[in-house]
Amino acid sequence: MQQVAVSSEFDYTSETYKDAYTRIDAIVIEGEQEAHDNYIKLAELLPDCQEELIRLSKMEKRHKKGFESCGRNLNVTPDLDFAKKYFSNLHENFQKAAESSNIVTCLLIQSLIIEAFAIAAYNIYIPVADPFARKITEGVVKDEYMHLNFGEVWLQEHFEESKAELEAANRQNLPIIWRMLNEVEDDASVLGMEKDALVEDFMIAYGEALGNIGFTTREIMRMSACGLAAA
Ligand code: PL3
Ligand code: FE2
Ligand code: FE2
Repeated sequence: MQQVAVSSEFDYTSETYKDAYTRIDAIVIEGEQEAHDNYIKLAELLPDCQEELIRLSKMEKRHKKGFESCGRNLNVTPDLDFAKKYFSNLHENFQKAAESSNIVTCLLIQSLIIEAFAIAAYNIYIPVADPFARKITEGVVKDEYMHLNFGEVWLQEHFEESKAELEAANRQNLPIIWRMLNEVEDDASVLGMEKDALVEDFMIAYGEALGNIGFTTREIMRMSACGLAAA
Protein backbone atom coordinates (compact mmCIF):
# COMPACT_ATOMS: atom_id res chain seq x y z
CA MET A 1 0.00 0.00 0.00
CA GLN A 2 2.76 2.35 1.02
CA GLN A 3 4.68 1.72 -2.23
CA VAL A 4 1.62 2.38 -4.37
CA ALA A 5 1.12 5.70 -2.63
CA VAL A 6 4.74 6.73 -3.21
CA SER A 7 4.84 5.60 -6.82
CA SER A 8 1.66 7.38 -7.84
CA GLU A 9 3.37 10.72 -7.13
CA PHE A 10 5.33 10.21 -10.35
CA ASP A 11 4.14 10.73 -13.87
CA TYR A 12 6.40 8.31 -15.69
CA THR A 13 5.14 9.62 -19.03
CA SER A 14 5.96 13.31 -18.41
CA GLU A 15 8.70 14.91 -20.51
CA THR A 16 10.57 15.94 -17.36
CA TYR A 17 10.65 12.38 -16.05
CA LYS A 18 11.62 10.91 -19.41
CA ASP A 19 14.36 13.49 -19.98
CA ALA A 20 16.02 12.61 -16.66
CA TYR A 21 15.55 8.93 -17.44
CA THR A 22 17.55 9.22 -20.70
CA ARG A 23 20.62 9.91 -18.57
CA ILE A 24 19.96 7.78 -15.47
CA ASP A 25 19.02 4.71 -17.52
CA ALA A 26 22.10 5.22 -19.70
CA ILE A 27 24.35 5.46 -16.63
CA VAL A 28 23.00 2.19 -15.32
CA ILE A 29 23.27 0.45 -18.72
CA GLU A 30 26.86 1.69 -19.11
CA GLY A 31 27.65 0.74 -15.50
CA GLU A 32 26.45 -2.80 -16.10
CA GLN A 33 28.50 -2.99 -19.31
CA GLU A 34 31.61 -1.72 -17.48
CA ALA A 35 30.98 -4.30 -14.75
CA HIS A 36 30.69 -7.05 -17.38
CA ASP A 37 33.99 -6.03 -19.01
CA ASN A 38 35.72 -5.65 -15.65
CA TYR A 39 34.79 -9.17 -14.50
CA ILE A 40 36.09 -10.62 -17.79
CA LYS A 41 39.37 -8.79 -17.19
CA LEU A 42 39.47 -10.01 -13.58
CA ALA A 43 38.91 -13.57 -14.81
CA GLU A 44 42.14 -13.23 -16.82
CA LEU A 45 44.00 -11.81 -13.84
CA LEU A 46 42.68 -14.41 -11.37
CA PRO A 47 42.76 -17.78 -13.15
CA ASP A 48 41.86 -19.57 -9.89
CA CYS A 49 38.51 -17.76 -9.83
CA GLN A 50 37.97 -17.78 -13.57
CA GLU A 51 34.75 -19.77 -13.61
CA GLU A 52 33.09 -17.71 -10.91
CA LEU A 53 34.16 -14.41 -12.48
CA ILE A 54 32.83 -15.41 -15.89
CA ARG A 55 29.57 -16.29 -14.17
CA LEU A 56 29.45 -12.81 -12.61
CA SER A 57 30.18 -11.20 -15.98
CA LYS A 58 27.20 -13.02 -17.49
CA MET A 59 24.95 -11.73 -14.72
CA GLU A 60 26.08 -8.18 -15.57
CA LYS A 61 25.13 -8.73 -19.22
CA ARG A 62 21.66 -9.78 -18.06
CA HIS A 63 21.40 -6.71 -15.83
CA LYS A 64 22.29 -4.51 -18.80
CA LYS A 65 19.55 -6.11 -20.90
CA GLY A 66 17.07 -5.61 -18.05
CA PHE A 67 17.77 -1.88 -17.79
CA GLU A 68 17.62 -1.51 -21.57
CA SER A 69 14.10 -2.93 -21.41
CA CYS A 70 13.20 -0.42 -18.65
CA GLY A 71 14.09 2.41 -21.04
CA ARG A 72 12.12 0.86 -23.90
CA ASN A 73 9.13 0.38 -21.59
CA LEU A 74 9.06 4.14 -20.86
CA ASN A 75 9.75 5.03 -24.51
CA VAL A 76 13.11 6.53 -23.60
CA THR A 77 16.31 6.41 -25.65
CA PRO A 78 19.28 6.25 -23.27
CA ASP A 79 22.00 8.86 -23.77
CA LEU A 80 24.91 6.45 -23.97
CA ASP A 81 27.51 9.07 -24.99
CA PHE A 82 26.77 10.94 -21.78
CA ALA A 83 27.07 7.73 -19.76
CA LYS A 84 30.43 6.78 -21.32
CA LYS A 85 31.84 10.14 -20.26
CA TYR A 86 30.25 9.74 -16.85
CA PHE A 87 32.21 6.52 -16.25
CA SER A 88 35.45 7.56 -17.99
CA ASN A 89 37.53 8.33 -14.87
CA LEU A 90 36.75 5.05 -13.15
CA HIS A 91 37.13 3.25 -16.48
CA GLU A 92 40.64 4.65 -17.00
CA ASN A 93 41.71 3.86 -13.46
CA PHE A 94 40.53 0.27 -13.80
CA GLN A 95 42.33 -0.15 -17.15
CA LYS A 96 45.58 1.26 -15.75
CA ALA A 97 45.40 -1.02 -12.72
CA ALA A 98 44.66 -4.05 -14.92
CA GLU A 99 47.62 -3.28 -17.21
CA SER A 100 49.90 -3.28 -14.15
CA SER A 101 48.19 -6.41 -12.75
CA ASN A 102 47.14 -4.48 -9.66
CA ILE A 103 44.42 -6.96 -8.81
CA VAL A 104 43.66 -5.38 -5.43
CA THR A 105 42.95 -2.02 -7.05
CA CYS A 106 40.80 -3.66 -9.74
CA LEU A 107 38.76 -5.45 -7.07
CA LEU A 108 38.36 -2.29 -5.01
CA ILE A 109 37.09 -0.33 -8.02
CA GLN A 110 34.70 -2.98 -9.36
CA SER A 111 33.65 -5.28 -6.54
CA LEU A 112 33.60 -2.76 -3.71
CA ILE A 113 33.07 0.78 -5.05
CA ILE A 114 30.98 0.14 -8.16
CA GLU A 115 28.91 -2.63 -6.55
CA ALA A 116 28.25 -0.56 -3.40
CA PHE A 117 27.23 2.36 -5.63
CA ALA A 118 24.86 0.06 -7.53
CA ILE A 119 23.39 -1.39 -4.31
CA ALA A 120 22.74 2.09 -2.92
CA ALA A 121 21.23 3.38 -6.18
CA TYR A 122 19.01 0.34 -6.79
CA ASN A 123 17.70 0.16 -3.22
CA ILE A 124 16.75 3.84 -3.32
CA TYR A 125 15.23 3.47 -6.79
CA ILE A 126 13.00 0.43 -6.09
CA PRO A 127 10.28 2.19 -4.03
CA VAL A 128 9.94 5.04 -6.57
CA ALA A 129 10.32 3.04 -9.79
CA ASP A 130 7.52 2.27 -12.25
CA PRO A 131 6.17 -1.25 -11.67
CA PHE A 132 8.04 -2.76 -14.64
CA ALA A 133 11.42 -1.30 -13.64
CA ARG A 134 10.81 -2.15 -9.99
CA LYS A 135 10.52 -5.85 -10.75
CA ILE A 136 13.70 -5.82 -12.84
CA THR A 137 15.67 -3.81 -10.27
CA GLU A 138 14.58 -6.07 -7.39
CA GLY A 139 16.04 -9.05 -9.25
CA VAL A 140 19.25 -7.19 -10.08
CA VAL A 141 20.03 -5.86 -6.61
CA LYS A 142 20.09 -9.39 -5.15
CA ASP A 143 22.90 -10.27 -7.58
CA GLU A 144 24.87 -7.14 -6.70
CA TYR A 145 25.17 -8.28 -3.08
CA MET A 146 26.82 -11.47 -4.37
CA HIS A 147 29.26 -9.43 -6.45
CA LEU A 148 30.18 -7.27 -3.47
CA ASN A 149 30.65 -10.47 -1.49
CA PHE A 150 33.10 -11.86 -4.06
CA GLY A 151 35.39 -8.87 -3.51
CA GLU A 152 34.98 -9.05 0.26
CA VAL A 153 35.93 -12.73 0.48
CA TRP A 154 38.97 -12.45 -1.79
CA LEU A 155 40.29 -9.31 -0.10
CA GLN A 156 39.64 -10.71 3.36
CA GLU A 157 41.70 -13.78 2.48
CA HIS A 158 44.56 -11.54 1.27
CA PHE A 159 44.05 -8.72 3.79
CA GLU A 160 47.54 -8.18 5.21
CA GLU A 161 49.32 -7.97 1.87
CA SER A 162 46.50 -5.93 0.25
CA LYS A 163 45.95 -3.33 2.97
CA ALA A 164 48.30 -0.60 1.72
CA GLU A 165 47.13 -0.94 -1.89
CA LEU A 166 43.47 -0.84 -0.77
CA GLU A 167 44.06 2.40 1.13
CA ALA A 168 45.83 3.99 -1.84
CA ALA A 169 43.16 2.82 -4.31
CA ASN A 170 40.45 4.14 -1.98
CA ARG A 171 42.14 7.55 -1.84
CA GLN A 172 42.37 7.65 -5.61
CA ASN A 173 38.88 6.41 -6.48
CA LEU A 174 36.43 7.36 -3.75
CA PRO A 175 36.53 11.10 -4.58
CA ILE A 176 35.46 10.12 -8.11
CA ILE A 177 32.31 8.48 -6.71
CA TRP A 178 31.38 11.64 -4.78
CA ARG A 179 31.84 13.65 -7.99
CA MET A 180 29.67 11.16 -9.89
CA LEU A 181 26.95 11.45 -7.24
CA ASN A 182 26.99 15.25 -7.53
CA GLU A 183 26.72 15.02 -11.30
CA VAL A 184 23.61 12.86 -11.12
CA GLU A 185 21.95 14.63 -8.19
CA ASP A 186 19.43 16.71 -10.19
CA ASP A 187 18.32 13.91 -12.52
CA ALA A 188 18.08 11.44 -9.63
CA SER A 189 15.86 13.81 -7.69
CA VAL A 190 13.43 14.05 -10.63
CA LEU A 191 13.10 10.26 -10.26
CA GLY A 192 12.45 10.65 -6.52
CA MET A 193 15.93 9.65 -5.36
CA GLU A 194 17.59 11.99 -2.87
CA LYS A 195 21.34 12.48 -2.78
CA ASP A 196 21.61 12.23 1.02
CA ALA A 197 19.92 8.83 0.97
CA LEU A 198 22.25 7.65 -1.81
CA VAL A 199 25.31 8.80 0.16
CA GLU A 200 24.05 7.06 3.32
CA ASP A 201 23.27 3.78 1.62
CA PHE A 202 26.60 3.84 -0.19
CA MET A 203 28.47 4.44 3.08
CA ILE A 204 26.63 1.56 4.75
CA ALA A 205 27.30 -0.96 1.96
CA TYR A 206 30.91 0.15 1.45
CA GLY A 207 31.67 0.45 5.16
CA GLU A 208 30.24 -2.99 5.93
CA ALA A 209 32.36 -4.47 3.16
CA LEU A 210 35.53 -2.83 4.52
CA GLY A 211 34.68 -4.18 7.97
CA ASN A 212 34.21 -7.72 6.66
CA ILE A 213 37.56 -7.49 4.89
CA GLY A 214 39.32 -6.63 8.17
CA PHE A 215 39.52 -2.86 8.59
CA THR A 216 38.85 -1.36 12.03
CA THR A 217 35.98 1.06 12.62
CA ARG A 218 38.44 3.96 12.78
CA GLU A 219 40.00 2.97 9.46
CA ILE A 220 36.56 2.55 7.88
CA MET A 221 35.49 6.04 8.99
CA ARG A 222 38.64 7.57 7.57
CA MET A 223 38.46 5.63 4.31
CA SER A 224 34.75 5.95 3.53
CA ALA A 225 34.67 9.72 4.06
CA CYS A 226 37.74 10.25 1.87
CA GLY A 227 37.15 13.25 -0.39
CA LEU A 228 33.54 13.68 0.77
CA ALA A 229 34.08 17.09 2.39
CA ALA A 230 35.52 18.45 -0.84
CA ALA A 231 32.66 17.12 -2.97
C1 PL3 B 1 27.24 -3.19 -11.10
O1 PL3 B 1 26.83 -4.45 -11.37
C2 PL3 B 1 26.58 -2.18 -11.96
C3 PL3 B 1 26.98 -0.78 -11.67
C4 PL3 B 1 25.96 0.23 -12.05
C5 PL3 B 1 26.22 1.55 -11.42
C6 PL3 B 1 24.98 2.30 -11.20
C7 PL3 B 1 25.16 3.67 -10.65
C8 PL3 B 1 23.90 4.43 -10.68
C9 PL3 B 1 23.97 5.81 -10.15
C10 PL3 B 1 22.77 6.62 -10.55
C11 PL3 B 1 21.62 6.55 -9.62
C12 PL3 B 1 20.33 6.19 -10.25
C13 PL3 B 1 19.91 4.75 -10.21
C14 PL3 B 1 18.61 4.49 -10.82
C15 PL3 B 1 18.37 3.04 -11.20
C16 PL3 B 1 17.65 2.88 -12.50
FE1 FE2 C 1 25.04 -5.55 -12.19
FE1 FE2 D 1 27.44 -6.28 -10.16
